[in-house]
Amino acid sequence: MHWQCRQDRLIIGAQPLIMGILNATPDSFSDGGSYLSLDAALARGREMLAQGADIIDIGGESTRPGAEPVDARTEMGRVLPVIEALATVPGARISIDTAKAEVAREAVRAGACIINDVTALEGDPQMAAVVRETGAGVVLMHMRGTPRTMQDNPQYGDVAGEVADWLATRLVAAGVSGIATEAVVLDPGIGFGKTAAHNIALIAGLDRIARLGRPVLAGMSRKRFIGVLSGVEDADDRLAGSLAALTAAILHGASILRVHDVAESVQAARVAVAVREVFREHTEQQAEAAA
Ligand code: HH2
Repeated sequence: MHWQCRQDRLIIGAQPLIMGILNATPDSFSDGGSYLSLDAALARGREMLAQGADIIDIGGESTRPGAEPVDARTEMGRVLPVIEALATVPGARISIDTAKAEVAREAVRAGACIINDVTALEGDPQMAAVVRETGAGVVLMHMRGTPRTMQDNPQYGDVAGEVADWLATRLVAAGVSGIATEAVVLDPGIGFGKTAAHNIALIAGLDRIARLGRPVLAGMSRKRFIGVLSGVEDADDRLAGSLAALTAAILHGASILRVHDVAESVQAARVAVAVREVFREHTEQQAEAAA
């Protein structure tokens, strides 16, 4: 399988891709305020690439629960200089984390090849056209409600089934808009309108999304459910829990992991993949023996 992102064809093989998070925001839940200056953001981007990041995901608007929206001008003022600068670094592959079509279009012009839209093309009526016309890769993410309201008592019956069904309809809608299937990646939206129990059920049920035939992206890094499960209050202290979630997600079918801690995640991913591959071999051998 591959993920077509403009001219770039990303091979989705045994090793998952690591997407490093770079938030040029004052208020993101974990790294907010750390990379507001261009120099600091560029240095962090270079560092994550050196640590093995396959993609750098740049955001200029926080989506943490209760976050205030920002206008397109403000968002572009934050992200475009960083994208332009990072795009000149050899091997840099850039994703823009935005729900605004205007920001996405300018970000691609500045050097991004992936549009990470947490509204799955439902937020801005122009977004599908931007994805189609630029040929960018696109992440379609599930969210219930908006960042302001999403954590107000979310309810599901079978969360993994409902999220997979919804993503299936968004995949079809993208195709109807003229977006190539090969350009699409699906994301359950861990933490977006979900309780800790919902997030765990989603991680354990990722294979149900993977069965839709497109790569699955999972973003769990330092999120609140890890704090709920572990009792660790400070988001910056949640690395160990994040690596446990990453390992589980890989074992259940995730191909792309969105993370703050690139070096540690690359290491954990290698170990998780090694175990998964041997497990698959054993399962196949058992099935052959039984046949
Ligand atoms: N999570 C966040 C932001 N964007 N995009 C995708 N596709 N999947 C995710 O799980 C996801 C995302 C939230 O994390 P972060 O960017 O670290 O914080 P903030 O939204 O506060 O900037």
